[in-house]
Amino acid sequence: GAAHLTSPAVAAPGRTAPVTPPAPALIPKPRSLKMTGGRPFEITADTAVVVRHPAPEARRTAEYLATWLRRATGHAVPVVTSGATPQAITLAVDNETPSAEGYRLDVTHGGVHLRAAEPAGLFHATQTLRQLLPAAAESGTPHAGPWTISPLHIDDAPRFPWRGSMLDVARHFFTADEVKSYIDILALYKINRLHLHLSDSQGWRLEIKSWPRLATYGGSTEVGGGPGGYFTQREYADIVRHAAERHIMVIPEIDMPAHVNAAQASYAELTCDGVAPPLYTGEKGIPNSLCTDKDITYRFIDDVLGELADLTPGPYLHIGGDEALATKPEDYRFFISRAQQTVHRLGKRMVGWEEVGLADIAPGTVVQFWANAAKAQGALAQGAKLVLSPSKKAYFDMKYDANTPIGHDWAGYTDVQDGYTWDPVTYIPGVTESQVHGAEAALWTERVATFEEVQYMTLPRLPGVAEIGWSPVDGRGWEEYRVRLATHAPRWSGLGWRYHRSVEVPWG
Ligand code: TNX
Repeated sequence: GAAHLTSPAVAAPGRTAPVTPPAPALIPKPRSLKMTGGRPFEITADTAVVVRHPAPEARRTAEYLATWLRRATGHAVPVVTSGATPQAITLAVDNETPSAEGYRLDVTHGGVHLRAAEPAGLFHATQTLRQLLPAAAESGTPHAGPWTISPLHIDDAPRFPWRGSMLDVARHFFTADEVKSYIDILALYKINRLHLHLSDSQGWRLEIKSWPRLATYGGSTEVGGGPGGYFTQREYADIVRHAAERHIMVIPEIDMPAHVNAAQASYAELTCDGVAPPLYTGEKGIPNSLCTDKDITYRFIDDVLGELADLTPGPYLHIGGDEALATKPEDYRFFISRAQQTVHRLGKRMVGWEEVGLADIAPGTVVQFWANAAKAQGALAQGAKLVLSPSKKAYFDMKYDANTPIGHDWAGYTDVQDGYTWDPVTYIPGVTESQVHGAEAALWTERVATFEEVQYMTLPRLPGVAEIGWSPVDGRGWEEYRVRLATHAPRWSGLGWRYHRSVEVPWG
């Protein structure tokens, strides 16, 4: 394994060795980190961010970093493109770290260097730098220094290309500002996919211009009968932009052919009998299905997925496909083939829950495992790539333990250790590393009603999924992870995030 973490230097007997500070508690753990010793780097009133190759994306990352540093330190932190600035933090694009998201980070007394082959790597380097600075920096108001970082060298790259987090905005609606705040936490842990579950029986959450009642009526409530809501296309585009600035791709999901009550309540022609059901605000799944032998069903998915594709720069559209209990197997297979044709005609790749493995799917389809290994294996046999969201490990709607006041327990309790100790390649028998795109946490929200509850169910579990998706297996483990994790709590508090104080973590 490539993991390499030097521990604090121990003085040899009879000699006085310089004290090397302990390795910082980074999450996800970098592939290689070496404390290089010597006097620390300090951010001062003279510190500038230097961006040598002002490609727009590198420039944007430099501005993002400078803005963050200004808020934390109160210093001016200008962004400059040249000049031998002392005490500088320099961002450079080079080809020596030839992985899409990899980066190198060097801290010396005289300066900090962030290097990557691609802009995404540079961005990830800034998030590592952020974790090297005190948690007080997170609060968004200037603190007194000293802002020092011990000299070190980090060489880092992710294990998997897909490190995701799903937020169900359908069962309970969360506003665009709340989603943006969610994105900010994802960025801190190098999560690079935000999967938005945009429709379900209890609500339709995206404005569709060709079928306007989906949002205005289908989005007008939620579980428990609250007011619900939806994203206008402008708001959705704003979420996509906010995510892209943090090198996070939005994976939008419109769930079909089941989980469609909100759509059918809005348009009676989407049912087989032509009768619109009432809006549904219960929490249990209810049996329903788009009518697979009506032409209008396919006009509907062409229109909806067409608008969604236009709004989504990323290459993926998620069509759900889960729990189609009210669709006959042959109708399900026919429907998924038609949906896949639409996705491909729009120039996108299809993502679906594991059930789509029962249909004919194209090689390269991304299939999201949640419970049934046989269905996932059926997808793999057709050349699919897997994203693992095991409900026993990565479902953030599961309670931590018997005392958790909200959430489900149908997949068991998932405390922090459970959520950290699994591997995306070995979880399902017969899977090889190259068949796995990565891991994704899923927060279903039937029983998660407020954004504070979203925070509480997400932290402290999210960093575990992030590390599973990013870090090599060698060189990390639960006993040392929980010690690192504990040090992140002040950072979450600084950001104003609530979290669960699991007894498994030595919070201090
Ligand atoms: C199963 S997982 C579902 C969701 C529920 C979730 C609750 C999956 C693809 N479907 O509709 O929200 O359980 O834990």
